[in-house]
Amino acid sequence: MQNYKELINRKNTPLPEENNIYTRYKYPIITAKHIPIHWRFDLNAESNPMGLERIGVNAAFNAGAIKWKDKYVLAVRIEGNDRKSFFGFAESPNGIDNFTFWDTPLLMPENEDQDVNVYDIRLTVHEDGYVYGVFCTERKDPSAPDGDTSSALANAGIIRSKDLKNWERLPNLKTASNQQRNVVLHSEFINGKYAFYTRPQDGFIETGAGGGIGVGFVKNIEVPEIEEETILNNKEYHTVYELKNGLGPAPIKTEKGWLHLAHGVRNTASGLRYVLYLFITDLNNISKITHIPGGYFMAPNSQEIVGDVSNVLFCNGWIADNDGTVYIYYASSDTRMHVATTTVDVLLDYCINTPPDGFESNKSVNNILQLIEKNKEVL
Ligand code: M1P
Repeated sequence: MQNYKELINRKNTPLPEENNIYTRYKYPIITAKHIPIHWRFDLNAESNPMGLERIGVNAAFNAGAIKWKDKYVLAVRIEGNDRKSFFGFAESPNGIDNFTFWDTPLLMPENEDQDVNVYDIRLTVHEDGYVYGVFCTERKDPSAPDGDTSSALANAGIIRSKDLKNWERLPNLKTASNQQRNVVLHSEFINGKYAFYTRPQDGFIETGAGGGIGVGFVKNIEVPEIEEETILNNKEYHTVYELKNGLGPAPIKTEKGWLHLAHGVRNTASGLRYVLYLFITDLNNISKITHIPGGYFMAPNSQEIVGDVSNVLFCNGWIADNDGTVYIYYASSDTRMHVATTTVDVLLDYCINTPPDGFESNKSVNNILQLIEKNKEVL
């Protein structure tokens, strides 16, 4: 318990990057070891005389985020040793350390489509007055042939609350696609409708002919059905989102457009590589990208690259404070949570002034040549 207290109270310190775009921090903010001791150990010396851990936790990652009553609150994906994921809320007074879990994990209210596994929740404060949690709900594919014990169906589950404690479950989102992950609710009504960002795909792992970040509209959130999805950011050859992509948290509204953070995936000889990238959509047309810098915004560094699923950065939560500070809550390698801080102004400048992907080596070289030329004015 002493060790646990020291871990929770450990101060985090900034590690500025040479790119001046964001600041990483020395320690992960939440790990499996941050899960409360009384969730894992039977503390009664009579029933557990040897002090053994009874319920092991494997990882704590992919957290949704919200500023709530002046606290930085994360809805963390906690994965038990039994592989089942669930959500636990943890709060911090300053957003960078001292994250402490609330008393109990969330017992997910269920509907008729029973969940086997739930993960990767995105929290959205909607202008209708509710906080929504949109998460992935997964179950075994009923059409999988005998002997196939892996094929699964993934869809978007929806819960809502006004106090983050009492959650109401709504029906799962219906779309034309068989599989959905990385579904996110937009914070404002668009023409009187709820807007969802989606990621339609053909199979559980492979996006197939599907894929790309889509957008679709729902008339009645209590009967959530999207009739038509438009892809606003497709996967594309020889980019960081060549194989697939997915939106991270709900976008931040800025005076220059909606600021988005997403993950892009490509295949390598050592497996899939997940990196984070940014883009801006038009304030008056959320389906239209106005700026998309080439390449990644963040990729796993030497500490982050190894974990349960190596070479992965994933982010489904960020918080923009009133003073313009942005807290990016990202997970590394499906294992642990980190924070990086920056500002809305820096992110907008990054998106607007980083050259877009030219899709050819020579176009990349031309960007460098133009910069060298421009720098002659000051060098
Ligand atoms: O293992 C990396 C990530 O894989 C999935 O993301 P996506 O659907 O974009 O491929 C999710 O299972 C995610 O939780 C995980 O971090």
